[in-house]
Amino acid sequence: TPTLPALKIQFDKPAADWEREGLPIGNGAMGAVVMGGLDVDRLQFNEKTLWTGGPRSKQGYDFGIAPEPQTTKLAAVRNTLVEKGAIEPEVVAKELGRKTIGYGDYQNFGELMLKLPSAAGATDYHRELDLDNGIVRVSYLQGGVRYLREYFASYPDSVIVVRLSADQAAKINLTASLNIPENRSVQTNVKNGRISVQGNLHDNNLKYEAAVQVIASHKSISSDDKSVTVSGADSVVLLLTAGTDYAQQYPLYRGKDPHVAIHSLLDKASKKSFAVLLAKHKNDYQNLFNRVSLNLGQILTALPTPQLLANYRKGDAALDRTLEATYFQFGRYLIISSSRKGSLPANLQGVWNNSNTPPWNDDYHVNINLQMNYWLSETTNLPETLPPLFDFVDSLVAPGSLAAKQILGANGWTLFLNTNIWGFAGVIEWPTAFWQPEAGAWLAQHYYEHFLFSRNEKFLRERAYPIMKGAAQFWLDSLVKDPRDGKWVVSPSFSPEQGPFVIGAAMSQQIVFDLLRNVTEAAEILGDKKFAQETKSVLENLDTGLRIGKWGQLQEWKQDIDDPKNQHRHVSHLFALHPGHQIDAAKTKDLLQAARTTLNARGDGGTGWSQAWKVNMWARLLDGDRAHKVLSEQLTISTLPNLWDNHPPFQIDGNFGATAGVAEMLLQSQNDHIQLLPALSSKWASGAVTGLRARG
Ligand code: FUC
Repeated sequence: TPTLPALKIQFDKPAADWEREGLPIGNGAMGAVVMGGLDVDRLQFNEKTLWTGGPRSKQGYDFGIAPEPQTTKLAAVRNTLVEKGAIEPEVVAKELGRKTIGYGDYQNFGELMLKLPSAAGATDYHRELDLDNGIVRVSYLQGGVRYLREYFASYPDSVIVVRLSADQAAKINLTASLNIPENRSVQTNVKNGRISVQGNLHDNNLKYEAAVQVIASHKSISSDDKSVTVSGADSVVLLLTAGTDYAQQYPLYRGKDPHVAIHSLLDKASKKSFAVLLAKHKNDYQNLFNRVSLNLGQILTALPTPQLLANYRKGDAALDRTLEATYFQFGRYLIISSSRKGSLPANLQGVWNNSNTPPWNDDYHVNINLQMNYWLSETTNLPETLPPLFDFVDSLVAPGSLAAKQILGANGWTLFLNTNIWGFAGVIEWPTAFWQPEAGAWLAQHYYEHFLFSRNEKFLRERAYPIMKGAAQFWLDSLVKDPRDGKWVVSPSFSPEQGPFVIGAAMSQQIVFDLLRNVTEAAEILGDKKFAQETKSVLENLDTGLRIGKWGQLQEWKQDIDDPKNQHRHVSHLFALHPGHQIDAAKTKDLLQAARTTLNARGDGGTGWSQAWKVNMWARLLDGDRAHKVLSEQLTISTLPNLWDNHPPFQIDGNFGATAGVAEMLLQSQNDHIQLLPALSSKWASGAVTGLRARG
């Protein structure tokens, strides 16, 4: 592989706006956003487990599950559907929805504030996220001195590292402190250059602690009861870490006080030099990041990224390719930074959140969003980012089994629309989104995909199969016979977030089909003959959710009622095309054409994640130019100046989904054949890609 030009997201000024201009760093458990201010530098930070809500919430908490079985109400809804064919969402939500209490919100942990001497007269300011090294840098000139700040989040050392230095001796002066939001108690301690803050969230009493160690030559350090001041140092290193007493365990979700772990991490990291910390970080990061190289003909450019975005598709092909290659690799950077073993999975904003009441609670939506976050993990060669997803889903089986029992009277487990870090497995009351019981089956797909990519039979036996079998058991108990044709169907069923409740909407059927086919294959590999027989016999009579309607479309519902003008952002009835593979370009030409007709009618618009999904779908339809068109519209319409995806607001699934989409354009391996460059855009006339992964 020839050396490719460095990929950077860069600005010529400090960030004025966190969401649009901040530069993210992260090590999975923790994240921080670099603003790079001149007189005051604020490093807003997060740790994944700091959430309000849950079992000890002041509001109370019930996992979204009613204490009494809902099966009588469910039977009534099913009967009405048989009689009338459709019911308005508000009516079903009144019966089966539930008022949410104590759901909670992912919290802003706080900010590390660095007060610096006046930077009046500073010139040549530059702030960059260097994707090749996983590091953010800020530099500027002032009074003939070149100042440099470096920021990275180390996974091996579990700390966020900041260094301030200059090209002349004794130039670094600063006062460091930690700012903590007001919805919690705060106790601050300063000792030996270490500031610690600890307390409890008012809502649920969750214990938290953060600490920063300031390291400079001893003579230059002083402190008061809230801050540490350094004067005249050659360089200063700050090490930041944070945690809570959360434990990923139903039903209490509480573990150890984080105090001891935090201070021992800081003690250990403080003994290492900056050079050693950086070398370990680079080694860890590059081991993952460097596995995939994409050469679209990008060039080295000093242009600030917002300008690259503004100039996109205005005539400079080399700069356009530079933006696309950067955007692709940024998705990989973001998953490496927000999903590593030992912590929770990437949420709606990965790990980065500066609000205590973020959009959608910054939670885990499981009717597309969480799944989309992880499509890139397999194909772009980052399976090390998957353990948080699997550990999280495993931990949801206990509450998910209770939900299955109470809400549908079924064995096995499932989830519905959304979940939090407190095992929320039931339903909410929002009529047009509360009923998505396919979520468990959809998540189970990721386990089987992991086997298909890795061929790791131990993983299949020990991790994947129990999850898949539990999800399948839920459906074996929950499917009903459609009296109209005797087929097994999902009822009630609801195509995301529109239309009435019906029997057997296409997405429900396709997702259940995908699960039952996968679990049958897995059962056969593992020799669970009895279960394979059970699932096979249901599969034989399952409504597959694949119907071609009167205008040639792939039907969204069992009835041929699709409106060709419907441009809803959800396209879940094309699940069979992607991320499923029931519709196969090589074998099912008529269905392929129907999917194309549907996608054309739906249009190329939508929120960020919807556009990203469509990139994947056009890639599966082997139309590289159309996939590229949608990708380029996502870049122009749904991308913030720092390249974060904009729903709006910032929502990270669009980043991850688009990176997966580019991989899908370059390599596909569903349905037992490998296709090289299956959906290459004519804009990518020359180039190279290495390191993508195929199933098997
Ligand atoms: C689903 C989507 C919304 C949003 C939310 C977080 O409900 O329909 O567009 O992405 O998740």
